[in-house]
Amino acid sequence: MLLSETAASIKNMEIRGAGRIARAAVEALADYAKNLNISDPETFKSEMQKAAGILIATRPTAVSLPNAVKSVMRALDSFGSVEEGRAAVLARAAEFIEHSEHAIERIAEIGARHISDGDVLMTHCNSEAALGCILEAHRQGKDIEVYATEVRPRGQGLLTIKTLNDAGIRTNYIVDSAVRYFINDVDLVFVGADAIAANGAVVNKIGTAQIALAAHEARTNVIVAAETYKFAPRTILGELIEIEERDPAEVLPREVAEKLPFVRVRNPAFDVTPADYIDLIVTEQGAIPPELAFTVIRDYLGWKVEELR
Ligand code: RUB
Repeated sequence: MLLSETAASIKNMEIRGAGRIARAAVEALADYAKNLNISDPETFKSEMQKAAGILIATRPTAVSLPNAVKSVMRALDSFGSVEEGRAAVLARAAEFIEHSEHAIERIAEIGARHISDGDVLMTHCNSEAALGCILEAHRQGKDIEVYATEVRPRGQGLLTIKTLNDAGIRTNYIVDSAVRYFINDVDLVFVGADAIAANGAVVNKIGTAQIALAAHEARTNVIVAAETYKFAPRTILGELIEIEERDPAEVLPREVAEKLPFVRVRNPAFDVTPADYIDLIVTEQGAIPPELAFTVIRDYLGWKVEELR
């Protein structure tokens, strides 16, 4: 796939979910480097930077995307010939993809330990990391049942229930607004993340914060499954994570909206769940309370505060 095609697929959500977005961007960057027919190292670097910028601009909230792209672009911090630069980009991209796939497996193993035989779980949206934990618990023979939300407006819940159904897991499919109605039947909420701030706040699909609020009220634990590259380094400096607001037509058909001139349709794709409403974040490095989010940024992402300024 050409870089512009990958960028378009991420933007229109054919490729979606923070982990998949990161891997697709890294693959596109590697592919671009492979085919870039340039002999001057500086021009090679600036073309690669432009490509990185195009990919990063596709979806603003999933921090996995800039984190992944930046980790590959570090290959060009210092290099000699174009061939050296190209080889370094390809090596780092392969390393990132391998790390990302391995992280999902580790998160599944660690997350499944927190699911007990007989548990009823609730999940929201379609998270590879969260579903990995649920599928692993089922694979281990634990008898589990899941409540999966519909996820207006894009309906990612359909992907989730297909996966759960294929695995033979008993699943209840509910509209987003039925969460509080069912929360007392649920033992554990398991969701993914698009970004995690230094203060442990989790950015995930719109509706997650409402679920966490209902869970908090019902004393139901909330676990977030997320690779360490979903942690947002710039939040150390107090920078906020941008929440993507998508096309209103995803919520209300344009022809209906046109007849309602006083109505403005709002369509934020994500929301922020404060750390207080999260019990545990499962990463490939282990499970941590949200209060330790800063240590993940410091210890595993290799970002230095000076670099961020
Ligand atoms: C997807 C979403 C997912 C996270 C984590 O939103 O909110 O919960 O991205 O997913 P969208 P994963 O459908 O708008 O991309 O664990 O697969 O990275």
